Amino acid sequence: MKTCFSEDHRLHFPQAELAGGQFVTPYERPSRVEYILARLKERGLGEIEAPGPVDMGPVHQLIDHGYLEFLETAWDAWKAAGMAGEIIAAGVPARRMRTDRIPRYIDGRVGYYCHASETAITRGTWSAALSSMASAQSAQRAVAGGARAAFALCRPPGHHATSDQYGGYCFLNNAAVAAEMFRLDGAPRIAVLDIDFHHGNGTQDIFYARGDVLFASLHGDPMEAYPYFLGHADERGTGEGEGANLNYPMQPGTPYGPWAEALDDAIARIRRFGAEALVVSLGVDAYKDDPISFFRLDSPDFADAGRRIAGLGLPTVFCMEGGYAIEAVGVNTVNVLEGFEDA
Ligand code: FKS
Ligand code: ZN
Repeated sequence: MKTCFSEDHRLHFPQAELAGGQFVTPYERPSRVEYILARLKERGLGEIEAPGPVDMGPVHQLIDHGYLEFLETAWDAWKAAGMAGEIIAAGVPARRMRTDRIPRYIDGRVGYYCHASETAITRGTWSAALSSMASAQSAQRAVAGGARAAFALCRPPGHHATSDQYGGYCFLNNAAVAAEMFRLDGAPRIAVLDIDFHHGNGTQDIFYARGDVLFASLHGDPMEAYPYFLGHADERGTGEGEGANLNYPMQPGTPYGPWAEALDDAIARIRRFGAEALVVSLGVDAYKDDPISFFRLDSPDFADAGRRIAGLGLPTVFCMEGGYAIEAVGVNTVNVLEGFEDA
């Protein structure tokens, strides 16, 4: 299958991530992509193509305009205010504070549009986020145009980004926009399957009240894992979207057996829903040696997961999300794609 990938991801490389009360080199770093590219080439998976320019039309359908403007201008405003370092959110609107007034001062605006302070914004973050979105869009177009599947090698990732907040290394929700593009093309029902270790809170939030996009996520129980404040099993959607949101939170130490059972259940639900296309939020941080996650999947398990997903027989766009065991991230990612193709 074809891979859509932009070198512009490199424009986003913060020096700092707030982790355990210290600033560390971000886990979500440019070299992750090098391992994935190397493995794609080694296995000869298919063409690797640079995407065309981003199409802001479908992005504006889903994402708040004030938020997009904030992302575009935040760095200049931060520098103009005399801030010395990268953009890190300090205060955010917590319980019983107001969210109906958006602060004018950049430090306040940053807090307003952020939900997790580990994630820094730098000079090139907006351009990189757009290039990541462009890859997702170009993969969607390939599949809408008749390809069985395409891989968007997105970086930065997207599934934690909501319609108006960034966090968890994510700025623009690539998978959500790809799903929306299938809808705009006229498909009545779409599914988003999120197999990243972390709950896709952004994607869930964007589609929570919609009955036309089924969201299913396998992830670390939010009682124990980021994003902590969303991702419980009783979140089933609301209004028209009632029943179209499926969460499979799992405990620390979960091995492939129960994880694959959850995957099969999600797949069965997607089939029953009658989805006409599938977007997979493809994170490989469920891997046993991932430094920030706690499942126990091994490399061959990812190929098996890819085979099971292929069983749906749906046109499929894979959007890269997380995976931080840097040496294994290429093998694990490509295993999912090869498992899918071999099925
Ligand atoms: C380490 C704790 C890190 C944030 C975790 C973010 C996970 C991001 C991801 C994505 F796919 F978006 F990249 N907490 N000290 O893997 O879900
Ligand atoms: Zn993750």
